[in-house]
Amino acid sequence: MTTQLGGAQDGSSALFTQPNTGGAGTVDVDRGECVATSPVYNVTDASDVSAWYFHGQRDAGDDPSGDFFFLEARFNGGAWQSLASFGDVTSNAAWTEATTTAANGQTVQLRIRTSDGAGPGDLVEAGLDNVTICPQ
Ligand SMILES: [Ca+2]
Ligand SMILES: [Ca+2]
Repeated sequence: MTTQLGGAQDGSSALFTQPNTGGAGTVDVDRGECVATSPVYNVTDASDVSAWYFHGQRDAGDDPSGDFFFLEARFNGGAWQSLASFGDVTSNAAWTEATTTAANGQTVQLRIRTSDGAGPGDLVEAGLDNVTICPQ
């Protein structure tokens, strides 16, 4: 299986938990949550919001409360809404598109979170690339 992808979804740069150097599991997520939160974007036309993500997790059921992934969006500073999520499941890493929409005059913010909890160590990784907010 694949938990870490080797390159970007688009172009040559992406946001990774870490690129693998030294073998699988050398630099993956350990003992807690990694979070990346975007700036707040002002939307001035009704828009399509798109983000490409991957999540890789080796073991299912080893830490049900501690292992997870969420890609979330919020509008006008409100509650975070899930665009994609995984629990403590086996997950093969592959670039996947998540989409939502934003209305004229809203603000949009994106957040990606993944965790290898305090229980038995798992191989957990994630990435984000090619976030776009485009007028419809
Ligand atoms: Ca780990
Ligand atoms: Ca797990």
